[in-house]
Parts: sequence; C-alpha cells; structure tokens
Amino acid sequence: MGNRSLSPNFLEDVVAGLSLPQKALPPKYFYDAAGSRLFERICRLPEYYLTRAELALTSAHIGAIARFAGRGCELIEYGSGASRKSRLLIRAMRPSLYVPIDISAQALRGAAGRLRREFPWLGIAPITGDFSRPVSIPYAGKSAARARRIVYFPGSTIGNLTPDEAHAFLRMTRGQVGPQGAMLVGVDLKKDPNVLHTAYNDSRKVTAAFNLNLLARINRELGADFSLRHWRHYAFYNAALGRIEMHLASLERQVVNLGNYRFSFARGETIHTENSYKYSVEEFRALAARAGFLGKRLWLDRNGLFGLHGLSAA
Ligand code: SAH
Ligand code: AVI
Repeated sequence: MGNRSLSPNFLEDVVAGLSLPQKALPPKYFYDAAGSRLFERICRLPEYYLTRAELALTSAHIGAIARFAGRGCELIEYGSGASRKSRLLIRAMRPSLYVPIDISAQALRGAAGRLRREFPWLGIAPITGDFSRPVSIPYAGKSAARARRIVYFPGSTIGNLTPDEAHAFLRMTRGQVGPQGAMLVGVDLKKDPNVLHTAYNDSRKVTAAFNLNLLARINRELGADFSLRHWRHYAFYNAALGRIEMHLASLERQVVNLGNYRFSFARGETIHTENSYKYSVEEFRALAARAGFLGKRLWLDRNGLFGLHGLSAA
C-alpha cells in the first residue's frame, strides 16, 4: 500500500474527489518520488518557461532581493522541492536558518543533503508538511534574540491554490512572519494563451506523464485498477477564470475499482487534476493586501513572463 504514513488521507481524498459531479483529485498528490522527478524534467522543458524565467530574474536582481529580505534572517520556504532557486537566495542572504517545507519527503531529503554539502555553515531544519493545512514552525532562538522571518514561495505554486485557498495560505504565513517579516512570492503572469497552452502541452509529453502518474500512484499505493492507456492528458487555458486547467480524460466508457468502491466514467468524462492560476501584478497585489501584506517590490524577467513579489507585513 505504499508509504501511507506521509499521506494519511490519500484514500479518503481520492474517494471524495471521484465522488464529485465533476470528478477531481488534489494536485498535492502529484508529488510522490516519480512525480517529483517528472516535475524536475518539466522544469527543463523548452516550452515550460516558468522555471527559467524565475531563475533568470532571481540571478539578475539577487542583490536587491537579498537587501529586501535582509541578511541573517530565518528563511522559510514552502514547496521547496529541489531547492534550486533557494541556493541563490541562501548564498546572497546568508540566513541564520533555512526551513524547507514540502509534502514530498524524498525531494526534501535530496535537497537538504545537497544544501548541507554546498553550505556547511547553514542550519537546515526541513519539515515534511502539507501547506493546505496550518503548518507549525518552531521558533529557533529565545524570544528576545529571534531573527526576522522571511517566507519564500517560488515557482508560482501559489497558482495551484484557488484564490480562496491562496488567501488562507497568505493569512497563515502573515501570522508566521509577524509584523517585521516579509514574503517573496513567485507568480506567473497572465499572457498570450498560446504560450500558456504550449507550456502545459509540451511536445515530449512529460507534462502528460506527470499528470498520468497520479493514476499510476493511486494504483501503486491504493491498489486501484486504472488502465493508463485509456486515459489522456488534457490541459487548456480557461481565460474567464484566468487559469490553466489540467484534466485526465477517459477515452472510453469504463469502470475503475478501488477497494470496495467502483467509479464509472463516461467516454470523454474528465478528472480535474490541477489549476494553475495566472495573476496580473494588480490582481496579485490585491490578493496579498486582503491577507495583510503590502506589495512593496516587484522583479520581472526581461520578457515580462514571470514576477517575483516582495511583500511586507502591512
Ligand atoms: N519550488 C520549486 C518546486 C515547485 S513544484 C520550484 O519553484 O521549482 C511544487 C512543490 O510544492 C513540489 O515540491 C511539491 O512537492 C510541493 N507541494 C505541492 N503541494 C504541496 C502541499 N500541499 N504542501 C506542501 N508541499 C506541497
Ligand atoms: C508547481 N506548479 C507551479 C506547476 C504549475 O505550473 O502549475 C505544476 C505543473 N503542472 C503542470 N506543469 C507544471
């Protein structure tokens, strides 16, 4: 049954999601070991501009970003994955502590090992956790000597939350950084829908493999019998809602067994697996303001595809 201890609600969430009128699965379950590896391959695809754009803008503006964050602070990162962008920040900011938080224990372990070798002076306190629920981060120092906290949330992972979920998440982090703290949030910008469509429908079909791995994971860990060749990756830009939607489409009428449950699918019916919201600068600043953050700085890549917002506690 796989490693259930890390995803105690996996079965319940799958059953609940497949019982909805529009069947859906939470995107956080993409990231088992295979899914985290596939995501790393997505980041290197020519069509998936997000990672390259964010890395480039972070390198180009690292001095100003580090000054905004402040040296010697506690750097807390949500959805840290391979911690590739974080290395740039760590080098420039020399934080007193780095707290990477991720649902993927494997990705977290690999990243922490690499960072320990690269930055032997750095204190690292990884947390395997789910940011869709409150995450408690223990304080490092005594209250008088506590370092300022910076929450880093790169990659436009915030786009995988609905605006309501993003609001709740920002409220939680606002509480964690306190009145002196700040946030750095990577946000993918609204743009030509063709560019977006291509980024989520790459020619090598790695995004398709990433999407289909969710069904393979349900088979592996929960013993379901999804037949993968009867499912197809389907991603499109929903302009009215400002988001890429990823679905898995059933190629024929079929029944899937999962323990004592049976789920029927009509031909062409879909399982909605992910949203990836795109925000204009003003839209994101308004969302952050509702959660108690002031949009202080914005760094863009040279093609204006992706933004890194510097938010301070309002
Ligand atoms: N920050 C990296 C990785 C982004 S991929 C980058 O910018 O490239 C999204 C990351 O968030 C993955 O590592 C995934 O495991 C993690 N993640 C997704 N949903 C999560 C959740 N609910 N709680 C914690 N981590 C989550
Ligand atoms: C992690 N997250 C920001 C990615 C995105 O672009 O929404 C996940 C992804 N889904 C398909 N490709 C990449």
